[in-house]
Amino acid sequence: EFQGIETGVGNSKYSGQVTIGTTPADGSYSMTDATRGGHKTYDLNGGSSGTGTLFTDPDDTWGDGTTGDRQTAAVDAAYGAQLTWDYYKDVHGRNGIKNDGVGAYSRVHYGNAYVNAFWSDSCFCMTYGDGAGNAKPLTSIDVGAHEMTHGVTSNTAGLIYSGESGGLNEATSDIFAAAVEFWADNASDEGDYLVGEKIDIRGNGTPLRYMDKPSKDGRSADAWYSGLGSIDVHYSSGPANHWFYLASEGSGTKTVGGVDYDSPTSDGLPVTAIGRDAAAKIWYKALSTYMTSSTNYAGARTATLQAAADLYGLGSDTYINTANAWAAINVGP
Ligand code: ASN
Ligand code: ZN
Repeated sequence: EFQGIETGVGNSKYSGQVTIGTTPADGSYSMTDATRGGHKTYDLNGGSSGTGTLFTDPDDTWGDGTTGDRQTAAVDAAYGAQLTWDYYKDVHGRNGIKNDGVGAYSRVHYGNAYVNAFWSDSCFCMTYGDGAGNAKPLTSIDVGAHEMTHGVTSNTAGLIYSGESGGLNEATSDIFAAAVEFWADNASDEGDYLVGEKIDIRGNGTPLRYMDKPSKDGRSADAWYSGLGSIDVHYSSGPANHWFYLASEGSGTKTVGGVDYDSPTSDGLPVTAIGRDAAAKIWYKALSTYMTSSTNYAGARTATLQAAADLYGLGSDTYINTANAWAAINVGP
């Protein structure tokens, strides 16, 4: 064991029993992950500002897997943050949100019956509501990875959160939410191309968003059109989410991890998959190397093709299929 670093046992709501990074303090333990930049998890206890109280526990066993224990949401939030940290480090070589090894922090139990979660650049922190009615706490792996990725986007391309760049910002969070969820390989929350499926935000079992065919939510766009930059960023993300699905899995029907998908193309031409790992590698390199704050959909296409050329070669099968996935969402020459 490293000096001053512990690994606690957490009973999460969504991901079963997990280990979380904790730190001994005054005969107790705090939810401080020294192995991941000192990331801390705080209890806002219904508040909406400040940090509230750092979670501590005498025996380093946290939560009971139900919302009745207020540590449970903290376990899920801490686990999501540590998975996202590890994903960026292991897959993309990125050392934290700013690539400087410094952790952010998480706050749970925000406000009263708050049905959302968010990233803030000003606190450099993630915040989670408890949900309300049928909507469960917003602390699943994909929601955590989505919010933490907003921090990564702010510290790379800096995509402005409105217009087409705003849709690309949102899509970046959904893309890495899916990538982290698959990479985590957690038996209680397996990877999928659905966003927030564990939350049951509408009380009818549907996820917040679908990446194979974004319009299944009744609002999101499947493909680029000239008015795309005028709709809410959580709906203008649709075409780029669709690009990620098509690039990862190809067009048409497919079952992945027990979930059925059916992904159409706007040009009617089939798309051959490059695989999820390649699609994520390409998007990350595009985001961190070629996109800027004002990148639009056409610019994102160019950025990913530059990334695909760097990683897999100009004119490679991966490069061509990357371009075909853009054509399938109505972006291209
Ligand atoms: N949960 C939302 C998101 O991260 C909060 C927002 O609308 N910005 O996109
Ligand atoms: Zn978002």
